Parts: sequence; C-alpha cells; structure tokens
Amino acid sequence: MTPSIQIISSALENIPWEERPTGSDEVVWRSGRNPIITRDAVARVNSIFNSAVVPYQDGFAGVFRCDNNAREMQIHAGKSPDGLTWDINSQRIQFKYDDEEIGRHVYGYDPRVCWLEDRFYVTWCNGYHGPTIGVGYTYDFVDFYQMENAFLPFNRNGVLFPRRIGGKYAMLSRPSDNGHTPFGEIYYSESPDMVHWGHHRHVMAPRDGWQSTKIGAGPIPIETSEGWLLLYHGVLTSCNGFVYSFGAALLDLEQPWKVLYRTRPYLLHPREIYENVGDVPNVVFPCAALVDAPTGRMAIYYGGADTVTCLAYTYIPELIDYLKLNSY
Ligand code: BMA
Repeated sequence: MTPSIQIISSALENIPWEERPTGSDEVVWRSGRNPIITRDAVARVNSIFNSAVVPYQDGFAGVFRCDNNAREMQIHAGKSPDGLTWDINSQRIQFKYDDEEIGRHVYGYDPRVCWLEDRFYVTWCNGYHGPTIGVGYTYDFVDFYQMENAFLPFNRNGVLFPRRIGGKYAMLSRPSDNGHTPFGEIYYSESPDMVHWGHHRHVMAPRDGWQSTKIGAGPIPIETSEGWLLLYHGVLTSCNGFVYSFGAALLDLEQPWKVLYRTRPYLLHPREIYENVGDVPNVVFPCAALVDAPTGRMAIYYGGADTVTCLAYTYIPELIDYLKLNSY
C-alpha cells in the first residue's frame, strides 16, 4: 500500500461502518444492512434512492430523492443521528427564490450536497424545459434557497468540488438529452460567483465494458495527496437495457479536467436482489460519500434499482492503490 497517501478531510468518528466481510477480497463491499432506506421511511412515496448525505452537527443530514405515488420526482430533506436511521420530511423541499421563472417547481432528482466555505450547497437535476442543473443552498436543512440553474438544458449529474480551484468554484456535469440519453461525457466548469459558469473543459468519455455507453460524476470529489478521488457511474447497454455500475478516477488537483487514473474494472455492479429488482432493474448509482480521514474509511451512499438507498464501504488508501493498479 502507498503509505504516504493523505486525505484532505476531517475526522468523522461516527461514520457508519462495517468491516469487510471475512473471506472477501472486494475493494468496495456492501453493508449487511442493505437496503438501509426503503419507501417505508416516508408515507405515500414510491421509492427513495439516489440521495445525498453529509455530516451535520452531531449526526447527519441529507437530501433524498423521493418519487411519490403519483411518480413525481421530488427532493426531500432529512436528518439522522447515525447515518442509518433517517427522519425524512414528508413534504418536498420548498426552495425560497427571487425569480419565479427559475424557482417554479417542475421536478427535481438525483441531489448532491457539498459543504463549501460557509454553507451546504445542493445541486440536483432540475426541470426547466428539460433537465438541467439546479443550484441552491441551506445552512440548517430547514430553509433552502434556490439560485440560478448552472447550465442550459439538457444536463444532469452536476457535482461541486468542495473548495475553490484556482480561485473559482468548480463543478462537474454531464450534458445530456431530454430522454434516457444514450451518450454522456463528464465536463468541468468554473464560476467566480456560483451563478455564471464557463471555462468548460472535457474530463472523461465512455470507454468499454461497464462504462461503454455513458458516464456521470457521483459523490462530491474527495481531496487526497494523489489527486481528487472521484466515484462515477458508468452505463453498459445490454440486450435488456441499461446497466449502471460505478468505478473511480483520480483527477489532477489543480487542473481536474486532467484524468490521472481511471478504473478499468467496476468497483460495484448490480448483483444483489435490491439492485437487480425494482422500478429500474440493474442500477447502482452513488450520490454521496462520508469520509473519516484518520482511518481512511469511506461510506458510499448509492441508489439500488431506482427504488432504495444502500451503503457500501471502502478504505481510501486501498481504493487508490487498486485504482492505480487497475487503470487504463
Ligand atoms: C438516470 C437518472 C438516474 C437513474 C438512472 C437509472 O438517467 O435518471 O436517476 O438512477 O437513470 O434509471
């Protein structure tokens, strides 16, 4: 193992954690408690999946994708003492906004949450004449404020970096179409003010196998001495439709559009019943990761089969070693 890997992040002693099962040699392993969140957590919802979790006060807070029983896609706030048992609001987040044109709710899904400077920013796939990247923020997971959409439609998977890079805010995104998008590459954009985005750079395209159709950024990138550690989903088109797996990449710290390493094999692939059976079969879709820097532990929150929320674990130094040895 590379002994000198530094993880530039805080300690999180109460990170949800289960050791790798005896006999397993997996670099990423599933929680034995999966799925950790099901539709039963909120009355009259169809599914709770593709959701984002962060440390908050003595516990955790999150923004959850809850599709309701009219199959409307909405995001709800929640809190938890331990990251496992969640109290999720029964009402969707009602953003406060200055401009009705942008704030009018159409749909919202696949949130990410990023602590940046002085607040928690939320990015999500926001309906505005098609999907694009909504941006908002909260200080307390009670009041949420909506800003301008980052991009024109059509775009998905907007993921902020947790600090400015070269003095600018930075975001990954995945330009798409208005449907189920049979293509998709990851781009990098900068902003001086979180409103105006430009200086767009290409990061990664699909390759082969599990990531041959499209790819998209997952959780907020984690800063390490080896580069930004990015988990990303990749899609294969099978005879039976899309299959969503996830892998990892290391991006250059100051020029994150430069990919240093990228996993050829997937890290996690739909194989358990809660990943293979649901509203959309064969999907694992990561949207958040918690990190305890002193131990290197990482807890990954991912959606299973567009129906439930699950947890998986890894040790970051082991993951980085694996990534370097199994890169293109
Ligand atoms: C993507 C998004 C995700 C979903 C995935 C699989 O396009 O809509 O929310 O998990 O498809 O259906």
